[in-house]
Amino acid sequence: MKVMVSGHVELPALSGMEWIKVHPDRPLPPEVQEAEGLVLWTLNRDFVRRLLEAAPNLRWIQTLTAGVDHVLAMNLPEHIDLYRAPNLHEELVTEHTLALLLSIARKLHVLRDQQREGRWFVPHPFGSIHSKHVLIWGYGNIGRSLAQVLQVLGARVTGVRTSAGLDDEVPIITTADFERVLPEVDHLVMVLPSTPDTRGVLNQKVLDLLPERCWVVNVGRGDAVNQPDLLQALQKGQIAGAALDVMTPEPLPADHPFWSMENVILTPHVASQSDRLQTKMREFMLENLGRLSSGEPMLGRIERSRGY
Ligand code: OXD
Repeated sequence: MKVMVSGHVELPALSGMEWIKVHPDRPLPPEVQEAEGLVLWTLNRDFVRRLLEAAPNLRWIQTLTAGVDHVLAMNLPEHIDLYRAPNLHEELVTEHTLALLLSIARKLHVLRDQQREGRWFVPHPFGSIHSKHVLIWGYGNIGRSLAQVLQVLGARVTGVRTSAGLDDEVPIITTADFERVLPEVDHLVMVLPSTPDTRGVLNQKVLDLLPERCWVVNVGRGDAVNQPDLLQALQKGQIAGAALDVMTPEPLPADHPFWSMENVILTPHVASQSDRLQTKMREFMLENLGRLSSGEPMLGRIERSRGY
């Protein structure tokens, strides 16, 4: 079987599989016409569209990104099976989110700015993750993995998802109870996918319910935030700050006010980047393609109606 492999994914030789390397900046090789599978590691929609147009025999797409909105946006015919990569991103996004939360508590962003100016100054007050109430909005595998680490550090964690209950002792609420909990929250961590239901859900109404000490952290999708509303809340001092790995658009324009705000930490959509990623991608693909070769169901089948 011929399989297109995008970007920097390195897969070992596998019997019965022929890899066709495809790259957004290079012409597509003619063999893509016969490709039946596609392994994707990119969020570049134009490139994905080009690949799909060039490969009429495609039967399945495996995306290795955490979000799958760029694939769903293509409205592919039903006969093309779509798969995501469960367990690939949890550990990595957890570490990045923790880094953001620790930066907020220990003011690393402020101290780094001071270091550049050669300035010795103690910017009180410092914080801690211990005893803070962290609300994880979009409580899936990444949320669960983050909650475990935060609990070890002594945080109180609540999750928000579509069904309420207890998940490994973490209380889970639905958006029906959300408004009641928001005024108690120290950190609102967003790990939401991009679906029609999540677009712009962090808006003025939600921001109005957050206490002044609250930080918003977004490692999900930028379009879940109504960015003008967030900017206004930050400028008015209505909330303490925002740490954003995702935003709209990406890259954020150079003249956007976020860049120069002391209470905003920006990272350029890197929550999943790691020196472990390549190994993890390889291990995952070997498992999933092994399943494909032996006729077992592949892991991570995407439910189109759910949006992930
Ligand atoms: C994502 C990723 O989907 O970086 O955001 O994997």
